[in-house]
Amino acid sequence: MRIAALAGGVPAALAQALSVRGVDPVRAEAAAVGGAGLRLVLDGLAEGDTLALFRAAGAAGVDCQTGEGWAVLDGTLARLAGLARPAGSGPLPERLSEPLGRFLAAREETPAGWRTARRTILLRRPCLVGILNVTPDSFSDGGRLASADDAVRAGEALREAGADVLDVGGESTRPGATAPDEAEERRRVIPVVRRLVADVGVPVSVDTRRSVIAEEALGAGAEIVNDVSALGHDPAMAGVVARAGAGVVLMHMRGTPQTMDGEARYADVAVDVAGELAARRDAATAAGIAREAIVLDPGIGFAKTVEQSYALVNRLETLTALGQPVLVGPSRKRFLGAATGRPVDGRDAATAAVCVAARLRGAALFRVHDVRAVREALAVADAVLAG
Ligand code: PMM
Repeated sequence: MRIAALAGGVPAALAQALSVRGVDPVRAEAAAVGGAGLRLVLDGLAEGDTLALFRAAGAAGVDCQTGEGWAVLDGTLARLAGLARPAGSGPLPERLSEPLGRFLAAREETPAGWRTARRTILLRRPCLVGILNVTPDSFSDGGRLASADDAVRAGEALREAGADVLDVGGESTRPGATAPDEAEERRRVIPVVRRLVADVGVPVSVDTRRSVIAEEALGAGAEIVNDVSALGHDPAMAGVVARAGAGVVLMHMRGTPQTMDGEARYADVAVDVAGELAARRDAATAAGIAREAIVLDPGIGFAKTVEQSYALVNRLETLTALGQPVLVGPSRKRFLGAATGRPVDGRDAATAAVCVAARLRGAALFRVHDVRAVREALAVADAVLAG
């Protein structure tokens, strides 16, 4: 007898093991997909519902742990789907089967593209968002035209390196940084956006928390708003994004860049961040933003300790399960210095490494400085994933 363990997180491994043993390939594929394991944690359950869930799960062959107001379900997708069947045909009352069914369906329906104001960016291969910070420390010559010229040159270099999007930001959001006033942010960002749109030919995103800056940048040809406050800073932002039909990155943060370091307290960082991002996503869709326009981001380094940043990468599946494409922005950040001992300008290899890890965990978009190195690293990651 020979015994081999199949790769658990790789459905193709089970599909192949079955089909080479004579199982019809369609059935083998279905078994591999339905046989994939999933663990769900449910909070806020009403009294009595934990018992209903515990009984139904047991009958459905799903492992279930429960306590006051919570349950953890552990089963195959096929069995969890059985548990979520509509009331009447399924074992659970509607108030449990409906949200469970909605969660499982959203998880299966992650959009394959990112809808922006001007196009849909396909996400079959990794999408690289090149960073173009027009803050004084990056483009410090002071003269407006010189800054825009520098930015266009930098944008062209990012395009040649393989950037799919250029992300222009005029506000440093490093811990403790103070925000420029609106006039200064406008002066830094808008001419650069206009020139990049005209001269570089790569979709432009504007990294801002201010709705007036977003609106003017969209008017100047930008097509995506990257908001590190996930539309929470400026109440008018959601309306601006919705009316323009812009793409949007909803990044997780707590507090502001001035206060966030004191807010890195979580009971369970991935679960808490996912819950807070799901609420922001729901607020965005309620404001009229299409689900296909929304990308979620764990906000590495924003109200996160070094350990929490790594936990978010390793547990990224908790975020991808929300059914939106996930962007990570680890580039040159402090947590990479903690693992390598390298200063900010020596962290590009570490950035490529963590992008590979995030890709293997399901990230679709990568906001980075060194686009070429990350593009190559991700080509290798995708070759591994195809195996
Ligand atoms: N990080 C920074 C700025 N903007 N936007 C998103 N969506 N995600 C990030 O992680 C992120 C961001 C800060 O880094 P930088 O100063 O190197 O741009």
